[in-house]
This record gives sequence, C-alpha cells and structure tokens, in this order.
Amino acid sequence: MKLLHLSDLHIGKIIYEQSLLEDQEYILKEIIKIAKKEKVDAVLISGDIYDRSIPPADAVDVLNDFLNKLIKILKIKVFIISGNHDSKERLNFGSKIFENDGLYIQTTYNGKITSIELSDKINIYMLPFIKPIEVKQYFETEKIDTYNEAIKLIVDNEKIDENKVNILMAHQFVTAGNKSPETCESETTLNVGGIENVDSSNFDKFDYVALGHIHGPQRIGKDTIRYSGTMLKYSFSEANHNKSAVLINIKNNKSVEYKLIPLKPLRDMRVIKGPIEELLNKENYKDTNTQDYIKAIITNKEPVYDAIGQIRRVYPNTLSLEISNIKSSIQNVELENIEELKQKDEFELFDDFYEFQNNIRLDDEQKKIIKDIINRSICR
Ligand SMILES: [Mn+2]
Repeated sequence: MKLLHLSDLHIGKIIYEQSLLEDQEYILKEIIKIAKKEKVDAVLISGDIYDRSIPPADAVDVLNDFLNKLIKILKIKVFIISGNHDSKERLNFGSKIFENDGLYIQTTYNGKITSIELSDKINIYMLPFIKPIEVKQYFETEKIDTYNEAIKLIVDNEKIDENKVNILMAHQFVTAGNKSPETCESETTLNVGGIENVDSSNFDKFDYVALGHIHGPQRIGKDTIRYSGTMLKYSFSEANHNKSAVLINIKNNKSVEYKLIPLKPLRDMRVIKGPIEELLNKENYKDTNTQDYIKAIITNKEPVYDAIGQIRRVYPNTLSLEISNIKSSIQNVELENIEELKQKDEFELFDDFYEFQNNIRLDDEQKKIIKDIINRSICR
C-alpha cells in the first residue's frame, strides 16, 4: 500500500501582489504524475488547503480539478484535514457525500479522532488543526491550557489497535523535547517556543505521522514523524529549501518506509546579489531561468537609477529589490550634541549627512555640485 503525504498547499496564495495560481496548477499536475507513476493508493493532505478562509473562485477551481483527476480518473483516495488557514465550515462542505467516492474531509474534533480503514490492516486517523478551547468540552474535569495538554488528552483517549498500521494526520506545531522545527517566513501565525508546542512523544503509538503547518520538509524527533513541507516555496526565506512530497510505502501491512520525491516548480524562487552591472551581465545569467521569481539585492555604493526597471528587463518576475551597501553596515554612530550641530552651515550638515548615510565622504566633484546648489538656493 502506498500513500503520498502533502500539506500546506495554500492554493490561491499571493506574494508581493503576484498570484501563484499558475505555479500551483503546474505543480499539482506534477503531483498527479507522481501519484500515477508510483501507483499510490491514497493522498494525504495535512491542512492549509487554501491560503485564506474565503478562497478566490479560481483557487476553488484548481483544487476541484486536482481532486477530480485523483479520485475520478485515477481512483486514488484522498484524505484532507483542515489547517489554521482553512475555514472549517467551508472546507467541510459536502464531506459526508464525498466519502462514497473516496474523498475524506475532516475539519472538526468531535470527542474522538475520526479514523478511516484504508484496508483491514491500515487505519488513517484524521486530526484537523484544533485549539485547546475546542477540546475542553470533551474533557471537563481536566486542565487544558496548552496545545500539548489538549493533544495528549485526545491521543490518550483513543483506543489504538497496535496490531494494525496506524497513520495520523495532524496540523500542529510539533517539537521534540526542546528541539523546535525549522521555520520560515511564510508560516504567519507561529509562536516558536510558545503554548502552541505539541511534543512528538504524544504520537509514539502511530506508525507514521503526516504533519502539516511547518513549510520546510523535515523530520521531528524521528523519521516517521514528518512535515512534508509546502509544494512550492512561499517566501524568499525558503530559497534554499528542496521541496518534496513524501511517498510512504507500507509493506506487508507492517513496516513503514518512506522516500522523498522532489517537486520541480515551473518557476523557482531565488535570491540574486551583487552590483547591478554583474546581475545584468548576460554571462552571469545565460544558464539560469530568468523567468524565476527573484529577490535582487543590489550592492552598488552609489544610487542606481530605476534599479527595479533595469532588473526586470532581464528578470521580468522580480518581486523584491533590496539595496545593501556599506551604509547598512554602519555601526557605532554617535550623534553630535545639538550645540555643535547649530554651528554648522548647510554644506557641512549635508556633508555629515552623506557620510552618515553612505559611510564615505563626498568626493571633490560631489562637493562642488552640492556647494553650487546651496549657493543658488540661498541667493534666491
Ligand atoms: Mn501553512
């Protein structure tokens, strides 16, 4: 039996005013190819299906297409739990009806973790993203303040048949002892080291835990408790991630093996850095995909005219531009006292200001220009 573990699709995501829908559609087609080639029996999607609780109509279309191809054409079962970005009510629409066709959606906790028999030897436990407050009503005598207390009670309350292979889907901030997962900028609502932590030891009874919430693919505590990570990079802090889906192979209804299948995007997301002349030199970019999403860091000492326009002529999908020169490395700036400042004339003040900004003094030509300007304006 083979399963494909995904999470955090964030369909409909927009970064720097750029819709990623075309990229998402492309990578979902790649995922369908993988599912077909590997002959997977089920796809698990561990939360954050959409990027927003009210997804745009074209995002709904893209998910609809993806599910249709998997379920109707390839006859692959799909299991979905809601993440913190999803609206429980909206994502839950039709869930009871869809089960007949092999689409299982779970968006609430009702006092027990919903479990579905994938076969008579394999159970899929579906635990959507939940907050401690949603759990309290089921354990009235217990103290539940933290996420860890909530999840511990939920799992301890389950009768898990250890003679079967038990897979858990969850969408939480899972830590292992004092070790937190590696995070990045696109996970907007995380409090690292806070009350959201859920310890991985709570999941010891499960043979594999398919996690969502953290966007970098990684193991937590052990190899079989994993974040699949996002299918695409969703921030420049992920430029060095290698995105993947997890292929889980359950052998003889017993042992669980896994392997990471790389996901190759339509456009990569990467950071380029250097003086603008170098970034625009064909020798330096001719072997790269100039359609990639780019963050350009320009290191020229002097101001560059229309830097974003120049960069976009080579890299049309430049989303972010940063100027990083010596002025950002100024340290230990001491302000002169106000009396000293009052003694200075316009030119001296500008001269100081320029040095403060750029960490170098005006050269002779620049001095002449500034003096001219000041003289002219004073005469008027
Ligand atoms: Mn997410």
